[in-house]
Amino acid sequence: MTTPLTCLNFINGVWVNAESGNTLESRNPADNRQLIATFPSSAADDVDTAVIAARKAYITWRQVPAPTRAEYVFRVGELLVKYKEELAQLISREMGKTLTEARGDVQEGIDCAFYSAGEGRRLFGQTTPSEMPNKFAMTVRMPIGVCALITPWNFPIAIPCWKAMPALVCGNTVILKPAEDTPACATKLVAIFAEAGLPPGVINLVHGVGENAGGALVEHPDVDLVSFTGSSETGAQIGAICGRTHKRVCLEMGGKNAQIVMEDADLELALEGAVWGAFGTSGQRCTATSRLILHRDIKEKFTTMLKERSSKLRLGTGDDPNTEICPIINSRQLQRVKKYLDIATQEGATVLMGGEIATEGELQHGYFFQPTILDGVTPDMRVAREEIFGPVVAIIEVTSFEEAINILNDTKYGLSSSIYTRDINRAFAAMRDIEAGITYINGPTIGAEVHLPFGGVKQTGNGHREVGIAALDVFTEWKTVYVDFSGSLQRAQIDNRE
Ligand code: UN1
Repeated sequence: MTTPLTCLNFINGVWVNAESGNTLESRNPADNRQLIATFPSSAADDVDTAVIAARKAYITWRQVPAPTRAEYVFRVGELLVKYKEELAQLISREMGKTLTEARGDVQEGIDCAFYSAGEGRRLFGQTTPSEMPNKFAMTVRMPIGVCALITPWNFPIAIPCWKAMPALVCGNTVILKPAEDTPACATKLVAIFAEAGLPPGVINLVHGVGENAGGALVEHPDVDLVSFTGSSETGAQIGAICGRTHKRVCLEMGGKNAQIVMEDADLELALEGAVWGAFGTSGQRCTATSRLILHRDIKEKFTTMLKERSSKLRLGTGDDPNTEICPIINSRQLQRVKKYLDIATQEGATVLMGGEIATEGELQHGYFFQPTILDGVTPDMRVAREEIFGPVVAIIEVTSFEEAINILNDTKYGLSSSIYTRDINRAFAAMRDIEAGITYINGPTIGAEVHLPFGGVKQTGNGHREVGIAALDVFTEWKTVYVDFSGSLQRAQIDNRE
């Protein structure tokens, strides 16, 4: 057992308690007897101090040349490489995911650092001819200002990096409000940013619960942008407040991602994809496969294969190399997953495998749920429509490609999607017709890479994308600049026309 950490807020380059002195606890979801950390329960006054610091730092940070800003982020990437194993161990203890997955979480942050750092020497705008003689026209990217980043617990390193790194390279200052389930990961990450030498106030950390710390940030009149990843319910509230207070807002919310398996698919490959997509991180990814849409001709065979393979999955703590199914993040989420199982059976679905909270031996001390396969699910059932965020996959049978696409699209969400087929024509039709921000051909619904845009259509998002080049459109405004060097007034649309 390791000694619990004392996490603090980081405001204006200084580690501080909440003004109130109130603290909260973070515990290991694989064994709730283990206290991982205590952390400040911040409120509006703490948020206010952080916003003042971020606003002040913005005045000078925006003037630091972008390649220099990017060098700080590059240095963060180097430090993440150095601390990768230590961070992975911490993620695994605090959030529960397996060490292998935790290393992937840190690696995604490293990838993002090096990718974002490169943008410091690009941040391209356009130059274009003016319609007037002796006049020059161009566009430049401008930072937005103070950005509030509200991040979830399921990727406690990768997602804060996705948001903070492009924000900083673009010349903004940031305030991170991490999920209350993973404060120690966020603290270590911000300590790494500090070690990279970022000036005081450029990155700030305010811990606390969503309603207090998060709510105060979103309401704060001197915050210019809110970037949020989390539930659709919270996202809708944040969107409404940002609408009222005129903030730019980037939302990444729920998903009900599906994998289609057609009758001509490589079934072994589709099986590996389904198991990884549905049960990796115990289904606690925005991109997790929560629906399997199976063609009738292979449905029985594939379901048998899936059951056979999934029944061998081992539940356990993240640091055990044999573990494949990690715990659910907390007791509330565990009860929520269980509730969906009750709903499924009430609605007439069949529990083919799993369906229960796992309590054998040491598992009783954590929040484990058995990998679960629901059969006989119809598209109208709640388990086919609502995000569960646990190791639960619903099987829906279809009789044609068209039906498969229609059912995949029959959801209010649209983050990730997948189809397994050997038919190139169907693959291209799927790429065209699937309504989702991400489509995989012959790959699972999880596995996004940081140099490509990440995000969803319909109620998954609000039109923005994270990472890749698209992140620059979140964290900058365009400015169009005209330089008239004719020495006389030239009236556009008028003087160069008959
Ligand atoms: C998330 O669950 O919000 O594609 C992010 C993936 C990961 C990112 C998931 N690279 O599953």
